[in-house]
Amino acid sequence: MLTEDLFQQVIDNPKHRRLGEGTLLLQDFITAEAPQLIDEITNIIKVAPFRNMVTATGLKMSVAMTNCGDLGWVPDQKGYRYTQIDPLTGNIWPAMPKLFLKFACSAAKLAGFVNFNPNACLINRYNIGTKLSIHQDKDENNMQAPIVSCSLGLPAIFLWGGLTKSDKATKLSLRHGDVLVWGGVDRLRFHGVMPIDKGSHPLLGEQRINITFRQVS
Ligand code: MD3
Ligand code: FE
Repeated sequence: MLTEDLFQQVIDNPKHRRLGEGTLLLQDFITAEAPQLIDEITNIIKVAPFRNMVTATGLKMSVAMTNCGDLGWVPDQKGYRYTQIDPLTGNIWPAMPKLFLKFACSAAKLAGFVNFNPNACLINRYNIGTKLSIHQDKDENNMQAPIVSCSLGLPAIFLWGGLTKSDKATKLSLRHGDVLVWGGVDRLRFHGVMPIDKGSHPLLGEQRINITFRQVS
């Protein structure tokens, strides 16, 4: 498909919103296949369970995490890094499901990133009241590649900041089925997630799951 056609598709669809030069929100993009995606997550966490990681500063993260794909994001004594081995089990991370790759690549393409080839996939689980403090994703050595995030379950208010920590953040809703792609000039924006409000989702109950796809070399 021609790039112009891709842009036209984005402009024509009211559920596709360009938030910044390098950021595209695709509302409801994965809603229809959400049950299959959740089945895949259920299989992944049998092999690589969700865990509350402890950061270098000794703080236990309230967001529970796991990974799939060739590389997984883990904290270590010095900071954070991507590893082939899950430190909890000593095994390699579960394979990235084909369905995950399909959505990640088609979403990236719609945003104009044609060569996205994610090899790392971080899965975050938020219970009610869980938040993610404002941060930058800068542990990937390939800043050319975008990051694609998929939201499932309870809604979240995410904080979309600027390139310095003190820049005022815009609040935006991320709902079940939404996909967000950010790269280019927006790749290093600060961002976070507000505490999840009480509620229950028909497919996931009292939780929110976010999947982020990353390309790490
Ligand atoms: C980045 N996850 O895993 S993704 C993370 O919902 C992470 O679990 C959050 O941040 C989550 O590192 C947020 C969505 C997101 C939204 C907007 C951004 C990330 C962004 C804007 C700029 C950079
Ligand atoms: Fe992040």
